[in-house]
Amino acid sequence: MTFKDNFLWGGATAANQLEGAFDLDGKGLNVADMKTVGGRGKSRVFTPTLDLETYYPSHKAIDFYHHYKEDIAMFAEMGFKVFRLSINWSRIFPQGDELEPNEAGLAFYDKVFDECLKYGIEPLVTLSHFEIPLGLMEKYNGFLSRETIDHFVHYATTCFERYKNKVKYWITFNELNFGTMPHGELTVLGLHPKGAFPLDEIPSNEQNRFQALHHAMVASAKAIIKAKEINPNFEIGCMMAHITMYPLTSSPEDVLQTKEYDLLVNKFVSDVQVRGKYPALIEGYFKNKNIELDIPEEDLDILAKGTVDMYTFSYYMTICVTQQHGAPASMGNLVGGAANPYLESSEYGWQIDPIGLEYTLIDLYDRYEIPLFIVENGLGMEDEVAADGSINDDYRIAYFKAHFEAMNRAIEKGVDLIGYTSWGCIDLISAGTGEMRKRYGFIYVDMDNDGKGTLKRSKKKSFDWYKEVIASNGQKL
Ligand code: P53
Repeated sequence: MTFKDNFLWGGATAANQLEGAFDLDGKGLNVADMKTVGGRGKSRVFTPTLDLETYYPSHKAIDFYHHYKEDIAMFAEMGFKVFRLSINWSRIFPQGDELEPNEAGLAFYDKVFDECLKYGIEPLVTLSHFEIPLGLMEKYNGFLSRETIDHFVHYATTCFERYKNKVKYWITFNELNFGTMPHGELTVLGLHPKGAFPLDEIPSNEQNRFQALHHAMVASAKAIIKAKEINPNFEIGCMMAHITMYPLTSSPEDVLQTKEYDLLVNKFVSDVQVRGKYPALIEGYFKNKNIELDIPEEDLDILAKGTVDMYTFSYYMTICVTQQHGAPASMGNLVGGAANPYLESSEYGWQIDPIGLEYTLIDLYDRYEIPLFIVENGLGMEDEVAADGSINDDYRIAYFKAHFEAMNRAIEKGVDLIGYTSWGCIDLISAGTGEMRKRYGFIYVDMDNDGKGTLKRSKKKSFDWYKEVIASNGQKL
């Protein structure tokens, strides 16, 4: 067994990291538009209002808004079967709570999808990729309010209706499981950061974070129920940032802690979205932490009905978990963890672990037995442009090769893997650092961390390599 004939090879992006045109054609501000540039060891800052002196990377990004034809043509040249992108929610509903959508926003995505379909590329569309309209944060404290459920469902339904004949593959929320971790409340749930607004009295504590997460899961399920009424052929996925974890040592304490942390971070949200109910052990977790959620009876029914068709996830690295204090740390932007002495790290401190991907595929398929789709994976590095203009990213080719071999082995063992979209198939803004310097693409974009550059696109060495991979359906690595 190996990659299926119709295996969906492609690349992935998100609107706020790609499009730019942050205030064109009626678009409102979203949460990502308020984040500054950070870097290694320097956090991005969320500013509640725009500071005119500050550079906000999403405002320009790589200007896909005006380059989409050229970019999609390059994806087609690589042979993409699928292109993952997100709809920028505040292009469609500028404040988030309007009744009527912004036609100019809808028309932009019509053009983008038509361009994809022209080349036989299936769009895979994320509805909320860290882009909650700022208006929903200001007025409702994001998903902490139940009202936001209906605003999301209205937005989702508008998109399903409009694009029902153009888009088959959908994801409701990107990496919703970040809601189980501190700092995830702003990015994925749209909660006010503490003190962001005057008279901000609502603390972003664990109780509120899990309440908001509950509302987001209900919103996702409600949207899926609507989607299936609109087009029963839609394929809809959850989306987890899968932070695969190992015990640092064989001490039973480390093994136990790893198990419990995995259930909370990697399994809880997808259990709800795949199986349609809260896992039993999360109730115990909430009880021990004195977290009491407000869950009306009707929500349980919605969660049970609005389950996903496929398990979609991102995979970049693995971390180790330990009870020991002072163990050397590994670094993921939102997720810490102990360093694994058997693994190398990227220059951004992300531990490279292809066998971890094989392990993850087996673990997930064993648990859920539904099709799996890797919708993000890749290596973020600073690339160098040689004097002749070439970019020899052999390190990236080596990373992909090892991960594709791991996918192949998992498929041989019986895992049903239906697709793969590499993250940032064209260089774009980093979500974690806001930098342009941290690059993932097969396509280089001439732009620096301050937004300066010609925006010219050029092929890296990995471009032709990936083209061969797709042409041989994963056999020529
Ligand atoms: P950047 C951390 C760990 C795993 C997934 O990340 C993550 C993050 C966020 O830093 O998020 C996804 O750009 C996310 C993308 C993001 C990509 O990983 O920090 O869905 O938006 O760009 C890579 O290197």
